[in-house]
Amino acid sequence: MDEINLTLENVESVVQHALLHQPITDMHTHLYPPTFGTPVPNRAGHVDADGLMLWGIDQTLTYHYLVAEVFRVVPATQLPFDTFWKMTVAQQADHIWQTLFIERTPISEACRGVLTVLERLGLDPNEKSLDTYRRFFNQQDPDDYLNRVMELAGVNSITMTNPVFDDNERQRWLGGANHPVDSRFKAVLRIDAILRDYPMAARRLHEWGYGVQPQPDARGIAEVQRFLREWLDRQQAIYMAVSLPPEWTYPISPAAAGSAATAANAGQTMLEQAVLPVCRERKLPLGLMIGARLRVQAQLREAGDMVGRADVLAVVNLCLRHPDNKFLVTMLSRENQHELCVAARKFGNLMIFGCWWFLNNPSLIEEITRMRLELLGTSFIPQHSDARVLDQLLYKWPHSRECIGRALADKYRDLLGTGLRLTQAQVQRDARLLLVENFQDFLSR
Ligand code: RAT
Ligand code: ZN
Repeated sequence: MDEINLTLENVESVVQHALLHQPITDMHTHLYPPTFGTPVPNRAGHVDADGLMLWGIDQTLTYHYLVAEVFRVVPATQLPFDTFWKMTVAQQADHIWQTLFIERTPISEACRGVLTVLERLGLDPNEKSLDTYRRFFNQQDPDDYLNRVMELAGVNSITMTNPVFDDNERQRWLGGANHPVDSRFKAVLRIDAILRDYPMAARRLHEWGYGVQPQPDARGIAEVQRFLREWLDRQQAIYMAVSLPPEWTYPISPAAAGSAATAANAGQTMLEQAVLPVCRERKLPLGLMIGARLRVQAQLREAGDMVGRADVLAVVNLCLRHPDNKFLVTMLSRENQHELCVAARKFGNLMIFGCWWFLNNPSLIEEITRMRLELLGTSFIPQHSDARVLDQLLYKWPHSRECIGRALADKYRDLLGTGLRLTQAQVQRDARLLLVENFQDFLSR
């Protein structure tokens, strides 16, 4: 077949085509296979109230991004938080649909996302009530629907987040929810409590039969290592991950005092003596998601988290002091993006990824991707979906693909301006690097 050369006229369409036809490895989501249970009634009417696989219109509309938005329009003085949380998921979804989609123009990215999902599924987004959508979802079988969504979204591998201190999830792993292994999913051992709240983690570990004390000692360190190895094996996890607050520093600040300092000290000891050695031994990256200030408005629950500017030097120090470890890093604050990008130029063991959470908006994805292309070429992971509800793959990826495509097309245009010849095959190679191989290669490095 003749090679297609890039021209100023065809560049946009060649790029969008290449991105669309490159199956994606989604390297961070909160999605689960059907074997982890689903609260959405399937064709047989079966419901697992605490099931982890979220999908369908009610779950899509009650996404925490939309919960935050509905409370701006109908504030808690009118609809108290408690009243909202006592409503059924279907009632909450009706309230959100009525308030944000019928009575207002659904212009925010989270609202637009719901409409994109409906459109991708061939549903008319102009319905006044949710009945038609509910009928559609009630007819789906979760397993078939999962395949359909993955195909429509162009995603062929979903990376889970598997918080090991979450009792519901833990019990499912222990009960064999992942047997047989669902080849569409990969696990990630999420260990926040070990680094953020060691006394709590130690209490739980002690209950589960590990010889740990509230303060790290040699035995405790060995036991935490044993715990990590056991869970990595159980989950066949492809990396370990943690979300850290904006205040997180490495090494810990000498100015820290009181109980915060004790917790930070224990966290640092566990990081250096348990987590990083096990990562090294298994050749696994540690994923750091930095900048989330949790429960600033606790009554909003998951919707109540906030962003804060973090310390990029902490990442630099980590990469410098632990050259044999690999770090996958994303930061939540827009203000951190440039500095983090420059840091990535210094360290082969640092892979930056994604436009996380409050950054997952078209204007910011485009801005950040352009900057990363200019500073890092194609050596970064431009996006992950962070989907919590399966259906969200149907909007988060198409919306991101458009932004990444626009940024890339402009860069190719600039290159064409120098007289460089470029082909469709080169664009496809870049798409593969950005959407799959930078991540896979970093894992296997
Ligand atoms: O993006 C989100 O949905 C957040 O609530 C968090 O889960 C975040 O992505 C995380 O992984 O900590
Ligand atoms: Zn996440």
